[in-house]
Amino acid sequence: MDKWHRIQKYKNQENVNRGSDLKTFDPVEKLSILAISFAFLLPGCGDRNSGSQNKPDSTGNATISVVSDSVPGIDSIEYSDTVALEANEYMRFDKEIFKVKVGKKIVLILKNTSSPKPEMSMSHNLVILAKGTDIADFADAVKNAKSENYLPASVESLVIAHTKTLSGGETDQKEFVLPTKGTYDFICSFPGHWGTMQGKIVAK
Ligand SMILES: [Cu+2]
Repeated sequence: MDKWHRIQKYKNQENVNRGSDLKTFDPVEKLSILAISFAFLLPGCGDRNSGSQNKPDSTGNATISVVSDSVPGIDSIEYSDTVALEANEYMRFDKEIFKVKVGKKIVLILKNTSSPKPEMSMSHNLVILAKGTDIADFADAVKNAKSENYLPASVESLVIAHTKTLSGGETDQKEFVLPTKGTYDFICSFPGHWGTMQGKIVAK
């Protein structure tokens, strides 16, 4: 086992340990976290990511792919002028679907509700991606860009709007406009968070 795989194995074990420490979780949620932890491990075993950890992978080579524009249940959701979300210590957003008008100014608000105590705080941000951006590729391209708050200049063209990366207790607010009809994904780009922290904004 090379160094990179040992690190991935260690990280995965850490995730598993963290999951079992979350005593307030119900079993179903705990299981889903375990499943996600293992899901993260799998791509690391493929050819694409094999090699040493020093291999540069923040090249910004996130890709645009063709995606379906329909989201189940979207017709029963009201239009909103704000996309207001809370991000918590369990690596979750409190909402996952929004519907807005194309071309209208929308207020984006993110509150990080994890503990403000530095040892318990979990960092989060919110990034609205250009239509059709491959989330996994995007997350891969930004994961090492700590000094740029996990949004390096190389992915600028794939980002519609984003908040700051927030510590526990902090809030940030921005404005954005979705330029064309369709479905836009949003994620937290902090490393390892996108699997559970993502949702969709439908612009009509
Ligand atoms: Cu996060």
